[in-house]
Amino acid sequence: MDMNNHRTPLHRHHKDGHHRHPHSQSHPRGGFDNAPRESGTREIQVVRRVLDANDVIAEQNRTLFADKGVFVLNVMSSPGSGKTTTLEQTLGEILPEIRCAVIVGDICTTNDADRLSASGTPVIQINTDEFGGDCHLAAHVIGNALGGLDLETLDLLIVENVGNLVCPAEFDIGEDSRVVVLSVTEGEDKPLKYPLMFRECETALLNKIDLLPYLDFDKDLAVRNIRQVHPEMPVFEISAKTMEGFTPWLEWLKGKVAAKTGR
Ligand SMILES: Nc1nc2c(ncn2[C@@H]2O[C@H](COP(=O)(O)OP(=O)(O)O)[C@@H](O)[C@H]2O)c(=O)[nH]1
Ligand SMILES: [Mg+2]
Ligand SMILES: [Zn+2]
Repeated sequence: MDMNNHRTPLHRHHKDGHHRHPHSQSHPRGGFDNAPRESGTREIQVVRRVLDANDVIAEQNRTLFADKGVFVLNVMSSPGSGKTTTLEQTLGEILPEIRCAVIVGDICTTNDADRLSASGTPVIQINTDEFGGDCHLAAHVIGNALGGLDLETLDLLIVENVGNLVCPAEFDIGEDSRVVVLSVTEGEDKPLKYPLMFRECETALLNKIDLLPYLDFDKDLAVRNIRQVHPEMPVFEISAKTMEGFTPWLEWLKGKVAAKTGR
């Protein structure tokens, strides 16, 4: 793959170089190791340094979260899969027993923060257009946002990442666990097309199952495709609209929080 492909106008959001990140060869999380490395060597070295810096800050975040006993969940998906709706419903079920806060990343608007703060949860909205319109949250952006939260009083910090199945998976933010939301309107093939995302996440939520009667979506094929890239990945089939299937998901989440916080 030619790194020059990444300099198309479609990638103008990375125009200042600072936000450029690898989408292929230099990725540290694996999955592209067989790609040719001959072309664009200099650029590859530059993006490596950006990622190394990210990993350093991610480790600082992780140490802080460990000190404070906060479980951190990074929620990722393509736009519109239902991250915010799932989180609204999840917060409604786990508050106030589990003390939560949310950091939500979007390129523009505070719509999701407005929706999520209706639960009474502290919510910090990050608009990445201030940082060049990044299509992911990097570790330093999370680190900077933490100043607005009292971690001592939290059990669970949820990060709703920018809607995108590609590069959010490449950036460690210091989280404990990653969840990908795939909705039944997106097609069964998406785990195969975006394998890194499904490989990097610990759990998948298959959302909008209330719509299955109206679609040709083959749920079993979707689950098989998920497990083709991530064998034995837990997949919770849910509807954030009707809350069907929420109990196993909530039990999973509560178990994770309890294991980290001892509460
Ligand atoms: N039918 C149905 N619609 C849903 C479900 N979850 C979310 N939606 C709708 O999908 C759209 C996008 O949801 P949102 O939570 O904003 O997705 P996000 O972009 O991933 O945060 C909204 O119109 C939601 O009402 C679901 O389980 N079933
Ligand atoms: Mg959202
Ligand atoms: Zn990005």
